[in-house]
Amino acid sequence: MKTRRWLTTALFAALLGTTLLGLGKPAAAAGPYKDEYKLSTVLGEAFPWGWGAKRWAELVDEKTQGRIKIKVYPGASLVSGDQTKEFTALRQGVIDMAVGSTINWSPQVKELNLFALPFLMPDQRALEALTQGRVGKKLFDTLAERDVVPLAWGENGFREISNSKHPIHTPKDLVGLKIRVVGSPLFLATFNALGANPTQMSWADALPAMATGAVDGQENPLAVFNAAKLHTVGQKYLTLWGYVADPLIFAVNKTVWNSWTPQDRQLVLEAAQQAAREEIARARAGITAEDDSLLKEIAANGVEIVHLTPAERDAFRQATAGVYKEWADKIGADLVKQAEEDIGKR
Ligand code: X2X
Repeated sequence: MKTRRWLTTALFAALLGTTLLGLGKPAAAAGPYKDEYKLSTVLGEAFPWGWGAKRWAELVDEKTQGRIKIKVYPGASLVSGDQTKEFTALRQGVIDMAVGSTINWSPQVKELNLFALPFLMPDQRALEALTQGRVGKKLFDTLAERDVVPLAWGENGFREISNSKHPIHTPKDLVGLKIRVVGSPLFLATFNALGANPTQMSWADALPAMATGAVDGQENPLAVFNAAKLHTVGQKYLTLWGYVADPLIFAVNKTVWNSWTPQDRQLVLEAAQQAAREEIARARAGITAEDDSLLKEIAANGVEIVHLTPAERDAFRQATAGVYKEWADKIGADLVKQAEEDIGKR
């Protein structure tokens, strides 16, 4: 009896000792930390996207009191500018963190093509119904299964079409135009269906291609059009058709994430959420009915802006309906159905 009590006491003391020394921590102990973490983006600080990445880095530095230092690499430079390789590099740990576009990650994560289904999302609220609802959660779960920890949704924006030749009002106006698109197959399908001549290239190659007239047009959000000064590379005609929107994802490589203490993970998460909120506000600035200052700025640069009537917009939707149907199956019929339902209820 006495012996047993002694044993219990000794065991308890031993356990207490290891706990106090920190030896009793679970196997997944944090660390070691890197001196600096590499964060990838496509666009730099002059754009809401790159600004958001920098803001995230700043907030993390502040909140963790310098325990986590992040350096932002714009231009997808960690993957030599090949933006469609970013996700793989993040997954493999070549990149530690990213603020990445769903378009650029969609070649590896087919579900992310959802946002590029032509004319799925009629407005900003539709986009939010997806990112902030069960669909967004499901997509985050999908990423988590691929060794990437997604933390917050940001926004590149609704993508509008521009070109150097003539105003676009109908699908016929697109016929034969050479349009630069991102290297994601769904974009080729959409522009082929519209009778255009799409050509895939990275953002880095797109600017010289526009400047030399190697391509006639491109599609990007208005904040990108303006900050990249696309009017200086011949983009004189801009049609607002909002055919797809491009959310951004603030994410961390899983091994990196697991190397941080739970407290630091929480701080990185909060920093991502705050930076994403601020980034979205910038991406939307000046393109609303209440404040169209960005549109005015673009027009003042000599760009002719075409606002489509609902019937005109619908003609583009009809022309791409076959692509929508084909890709809905590739993305996952259930996911697309949920997205349509949630947009309907918004
Ligand atoms: O390449 C583009 O068009 C850009 C900058 O919008 C993306 O990275 C998706």
